[in-house]
Amino acid sequence: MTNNKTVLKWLDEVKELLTPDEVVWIDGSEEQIAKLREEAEAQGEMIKLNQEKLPGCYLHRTNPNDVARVEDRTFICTTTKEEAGPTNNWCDPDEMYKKLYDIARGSYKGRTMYIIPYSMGPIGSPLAKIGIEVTDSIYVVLNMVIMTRVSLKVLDVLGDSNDWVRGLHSRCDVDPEKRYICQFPQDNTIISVNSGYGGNVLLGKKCFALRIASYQGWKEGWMAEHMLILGIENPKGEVKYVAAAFPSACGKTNLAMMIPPKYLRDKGYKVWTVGDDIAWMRIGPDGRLYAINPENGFFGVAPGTNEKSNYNALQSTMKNTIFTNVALDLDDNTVWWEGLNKNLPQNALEWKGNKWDASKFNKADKSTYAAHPNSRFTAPAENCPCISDEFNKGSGVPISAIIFGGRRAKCAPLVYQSKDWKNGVFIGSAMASETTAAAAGAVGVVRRDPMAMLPFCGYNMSDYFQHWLDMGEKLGDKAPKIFNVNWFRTDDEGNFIWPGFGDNMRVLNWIIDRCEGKADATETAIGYVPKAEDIDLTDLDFDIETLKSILAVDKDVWTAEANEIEEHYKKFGDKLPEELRRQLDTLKANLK
Ligand code: OXD
Ligand code: MN
Repeated sequence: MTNNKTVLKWLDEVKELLTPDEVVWIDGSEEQIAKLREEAEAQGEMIKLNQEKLPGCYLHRTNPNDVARVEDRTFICTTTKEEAGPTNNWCDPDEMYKKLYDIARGSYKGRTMYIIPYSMGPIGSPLAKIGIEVTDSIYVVLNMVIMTRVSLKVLDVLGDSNDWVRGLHSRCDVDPEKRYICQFPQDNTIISVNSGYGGNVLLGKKCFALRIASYQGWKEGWMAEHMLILGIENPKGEVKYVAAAFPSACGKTNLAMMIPPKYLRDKGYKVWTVGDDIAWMRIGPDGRLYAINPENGFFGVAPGTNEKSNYNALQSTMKNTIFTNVALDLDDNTVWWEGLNKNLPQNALEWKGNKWDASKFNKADKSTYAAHPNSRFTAPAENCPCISDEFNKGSGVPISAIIFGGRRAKCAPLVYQSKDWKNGVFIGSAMASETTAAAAGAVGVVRRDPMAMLPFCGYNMSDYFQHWLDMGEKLGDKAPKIFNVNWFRTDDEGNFIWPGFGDNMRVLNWIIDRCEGKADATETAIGYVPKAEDIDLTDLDFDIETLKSILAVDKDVWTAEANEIEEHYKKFGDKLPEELRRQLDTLKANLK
């Protein structure tokens, strides 16, 4: 398959360690995929769904002890603890390799070792990178084929180079006590054991495209971010691109695939999806920041996805999609999840495969749900009706604006612009969201998640912040403008004030206007806030006074916020860039 000595040597080593009965190279061909699907079905790994309604679609159930990413068992194994920083679990690499090899030794006995050569990003793109994952799971193979570009061609592109990421996955016994998701950024290596759940085992995604790639980006002068990428086309046919980072449960996939309100559609506005989760960004030949989506599919949360909340995501799941941990409607052999529609299936199996009793369904009690709250669809990006023409082009799209955001009931205004790049880095570093009933634990607790990268930064977050500041220096006046949005301000009864969803397009248009110097703004203590009349409310039942209320910056609330940011910064100790402390001091002074 390849003469690359580094690849051959590593494969020999893992083969000797794992002792598979058989070794199969994955070439990504239709023929091979069809065979593997059949095999998975025969083994009970996947259930073939109604092929008339959902052609090429399958259902998979994970072990009930294995349904989500496991942050407490995720490690960054750098030579020193300081390199991993205070926000990552760390272990000495030698110690961790030994522990993992002991767990994985002989674990492919009686199983097949699948070797998956894949590209993150269009094959051959200067912004793309190559990985090889070995796995003993057909489910992983079939998901990787959707989520990445799997092909033997990547081996040609790789040639003799050692610039590729090693990924070893072994399901072992799916023992949660021996489950580890480990990144060795200095060795370009990932090892994942005792899990079969997507985020832990599709090693191209969080492990490579964020944890390892963020480290590579730091060393090589580019950025790997937990961001969606969206193109906004105006009636003249000009498309501007934005990248946006939100913590989970803030509607990232919905924004990535949003449909503008009818009034704007009629005028000729369109939205194009480039990515829904990860952006790799590099400075291009013209000095601007260019982004690719390194993935090839969407690994989206199913519950809550419906015709109205995200039509384009739902359409994306209509063929060649793998559903994980959703309910199976036995009447027509299709899938169902909470929020898909109001017709609770009367003859269904819940996500664990037991008969589901719709009459016991209670919204407040997740144990009565048919689908697991973190059930997923793995859907090919090419299925998405609004996928961008640029998606498969390797040159990337020029980013005009970077948008941060979170769920804040009272604090952040609907939208504001940072004073400059450094101030934008400060805003990103303090990013926060209030917990919802969707997450475990108390509701309304503020969680800080800098740039939405807390679980995904493969090195010390203080170095990460400094890298952001350095990128700003390099970009100079070509740097994207940085904004913050908050769709989630509530009234005194806790109801959302802003309609959100497609109407967020009205805010995006202001953002683009600002980037082009076409819209005015009011300078406040926290940044530039729109003049209410500059947000287009045409055809929307929303009055300008209410808009003003959600654009307001309350000094008391923000003084408390500044104090909380100071607390948050204590986590990072002395390594936190001085510039960020200066930004905090300036904010405090502005609020006086
Ligand atoms: C995801 C996540 O699955 O961020 O994308 O958790
Ligand atoms: Mn994500």
